[in-house]
Amino acid sequence: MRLSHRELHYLLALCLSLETVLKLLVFYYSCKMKTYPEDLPTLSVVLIFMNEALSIILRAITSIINRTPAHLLKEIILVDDYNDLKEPLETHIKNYNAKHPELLKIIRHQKRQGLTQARISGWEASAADVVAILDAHIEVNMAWAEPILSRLKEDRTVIISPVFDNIRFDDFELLQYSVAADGFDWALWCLYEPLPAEWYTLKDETAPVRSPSIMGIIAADRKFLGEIGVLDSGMHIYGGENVELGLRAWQCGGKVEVLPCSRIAHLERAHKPYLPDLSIAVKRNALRVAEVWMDEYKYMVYFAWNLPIENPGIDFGDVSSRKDLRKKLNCKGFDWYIKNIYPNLIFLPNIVGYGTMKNTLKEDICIDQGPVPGNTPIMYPCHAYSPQHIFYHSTGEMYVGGLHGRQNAGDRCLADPGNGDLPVLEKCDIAMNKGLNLHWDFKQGSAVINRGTKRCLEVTADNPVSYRLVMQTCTGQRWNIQHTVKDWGKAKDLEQKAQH
Ligand SMILES: [Mn+2]
Repeated sequence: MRLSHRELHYLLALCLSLETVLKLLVFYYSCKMKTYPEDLPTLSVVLIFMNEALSIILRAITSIINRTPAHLLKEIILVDDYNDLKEPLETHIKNYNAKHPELLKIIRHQKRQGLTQARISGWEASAADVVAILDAHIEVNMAWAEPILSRLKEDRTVIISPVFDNIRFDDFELLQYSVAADGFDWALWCLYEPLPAEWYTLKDETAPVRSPSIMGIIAADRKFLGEIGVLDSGMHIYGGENVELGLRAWQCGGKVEVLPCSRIAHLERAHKPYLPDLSIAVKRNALRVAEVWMDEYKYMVYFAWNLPIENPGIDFGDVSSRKDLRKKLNCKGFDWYIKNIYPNLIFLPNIVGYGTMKNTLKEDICIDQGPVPGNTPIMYPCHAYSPQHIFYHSTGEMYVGGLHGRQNAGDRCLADPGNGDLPVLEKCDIAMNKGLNLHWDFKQGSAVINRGTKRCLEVTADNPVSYRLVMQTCTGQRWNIQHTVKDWGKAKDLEQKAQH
């Protein structure tokens, strides 16, 4: 058979697209094609719930039973953090156990103790080699457990995070999330980090991803998790407890990894349970982490939450037993952690003033980052949330609009463009490259003067109720920043330390 030129062309195009499809299939099946040893460690699955619908808990249990090799699944432990599903759930447990003897167990808290304590209760009750501590509003995917169990068979010191996918709460559609590492910012809020460069060089989509921290759901060697102190039972409700575990794992001789082939779908909640305002618990938990694990870097957490370093007005409870644990385990310091495990976090040792900034002419309005997107700071009624958080550095830089302190999420610096009457905000590294005037002279209770243009940051009243933030020839206006870092000597020590 002779092919015409046109037919050859089509054939070639077909081959090329087949190759693309094949590559995608290889990518898709790389996890499915993986084989795992038969004799893996056994598994206890802990499911935490509070105000959860019965159907949701049953979906979780069913998916675990159907998708975990029966000879490896030792038990499913339900931890009820004071729920109201007594009889209906008991009946279902009996039915399950009739088919799978002693598979399901339930622990009921007599009063609400919060997520962290519920996770600890589940760990205490577990008896298998490995424990996976999950939310109850999840469904596990095919072959979710084998990657975890075989990784822990290789190395018992890894704290593992499966990859989350998302189940939409309104239609139960599954949205696949891409694999990421788990990190956090200086407020100790969790966030996703890009995959590390070293992972790409492995050219293996199934390879474990080294991760600075961990998000909500974890799997670990049961005994190892106990050896390093499970979770901090002094934490309230949630927030910060996962960062605490991440730091503790790394600093005390373990590791944290995300396993791309272990996937768990998490049902997004329409409303978060527990408190309407979590920030009190979250701040408190963040300060516990800072005080126990972060050494002199702990001030960054205070800065990020806009709390005064001395007398922050938050009782974070007794941390002495956690400090003892750190000593007993002979854990490394945060300095080692930030340099070796999480260099994406930027330490800012030069902050000398932070918080809201007010002009003495009118003290119910604050400097504010202004509309986003946009790069014009404004005066706005004071609310003291992060758009109004200013960070003044001894170098003369002034960040406006909260503290990121991460390499890949730059802070914005206040700059004087030198023309017009408005100051601007620009990503600090860009401002630096563009040679913008971003250095300011300022002392508490005095003028804010641009070092380059000698103009002052001031306010003008277009009318008595509307004040504008402007750059102009200095008229002697004075500013105050909410908190100052009193101990300048201490800041100097940190600076030297940061350069080491
Ligand atoms: Mn959840």
